[in-house]
Amino acid sequence: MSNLTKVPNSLEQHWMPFTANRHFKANPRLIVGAKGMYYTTHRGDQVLDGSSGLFCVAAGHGRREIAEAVHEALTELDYAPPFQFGHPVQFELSRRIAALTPGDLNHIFYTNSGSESVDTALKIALAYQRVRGEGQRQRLVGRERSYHGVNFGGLSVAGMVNNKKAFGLGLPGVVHMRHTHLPEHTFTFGQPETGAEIANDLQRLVDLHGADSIAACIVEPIAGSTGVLVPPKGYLKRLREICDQHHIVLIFDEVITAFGRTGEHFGSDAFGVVPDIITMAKALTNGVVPMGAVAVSDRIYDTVTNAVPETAVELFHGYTYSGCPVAAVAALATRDIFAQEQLVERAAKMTPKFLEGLYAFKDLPVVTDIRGYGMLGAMDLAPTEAPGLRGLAVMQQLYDAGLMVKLTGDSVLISPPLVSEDKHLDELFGKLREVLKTQ
Ligand code: PXG
Repeated sequence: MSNLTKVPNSLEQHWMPFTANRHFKANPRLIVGAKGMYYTTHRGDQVLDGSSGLFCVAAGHGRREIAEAVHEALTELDYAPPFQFGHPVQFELSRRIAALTPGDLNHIFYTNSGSESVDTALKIALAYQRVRGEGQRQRLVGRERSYHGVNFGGLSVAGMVNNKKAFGLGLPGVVHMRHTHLPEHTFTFGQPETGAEIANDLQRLVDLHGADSIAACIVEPIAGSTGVLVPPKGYLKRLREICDQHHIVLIFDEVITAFGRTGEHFGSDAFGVVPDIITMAKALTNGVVPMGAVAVSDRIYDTVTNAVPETAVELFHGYTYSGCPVAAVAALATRDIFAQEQLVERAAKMTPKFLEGLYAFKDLPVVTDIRGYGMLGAMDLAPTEAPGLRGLAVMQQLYDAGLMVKLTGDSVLISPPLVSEDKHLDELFGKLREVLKTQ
């Protein structure tokens, strides 16, 4: 029996993240194996992965190509320092990612997570404004109901109250736009027709605080964690216009939407709007090794790097594991799988069936709203006596029935791997219905 399958003697010492620890430890859900579309639990049950892990396992579990690449790196180049030294795979991976990113976002900075990607992006935006002589631009604009990870920068610009309220005030000078989900959008299929004018909140913040105080504006093209809020038609384009007008750096947080989730490489492609910076993580390595990346425009990269003498460090930022060999080879192997198996095209082809299955739940009284775009969907369940209680119970019932999806509060988030076949989607929605119809 390997360490992965041995049931632990004690659960007490491990403080689990974003988990109701006491509830979990009374009735643990341990995963001991994963292959293709399924997990194996410590009880020996098979559980269908309806959420790509946490939106990351796009190419399915247990990919041999990634395992072999990681094994090779571990035996041939386990580590190389990333500051003032490099290794070849980082550069090749950057070339490959830059070939996919929209517009002139041709420069890739590595991190170890989505949270670090967000904080890196915010810091690059601030540094850029400073070197172009606008160092007084220190304000960051976020949005209600957004998730930008858990580090202090991302937490400050984010807008999900439970993630913020225990942790103080965050960065000074952060302001928020309203979220884009209007009551009239309930059960809207895909992008809402109304609501583009909510982007004018950014103009209002400019009018209130002065453009010369604002460094950057960060949004998820589709707000993921909060329950898949799809942008109204024209909304992102309007944000882009306002940013252009006032020299505000526009950051798209694509930690969930990058790498095919929308049926395009990036959410930016799906909605036809090119930001100045894109953050990514999750599907970058298929979830196998922690890695994040930040794609930066030529203009920002050139401005920052050319601002100092050739021998000087231009950006005092980076991580011990930025682009480390194991992560880089895992990401490269993942890119190969995406290309060979045309996973982005496959996601686009599968989207109609996925969305049809998702919106079919409109008939259940417990379902109060459905939203979806590409291979990403959510449905809200009517809460019971306290918010989140039904969500927790439904998650357990689904798990017992052999389906894992992500529950956030009383919202069910669904994002199956992009290698899903029709039969998997049928199984996913079948099991979901089995449980939801009893609610
Ligand atoms: N930005 C976005 C848009 C994300 O969705 C992060 C940043 C942070 O990534 P890291 O790698 O630091 O976790 C995320 C992460 C959920 C859920 O249940 C979502 C995320 C992570 C865990 C759970 O919706 N998104």
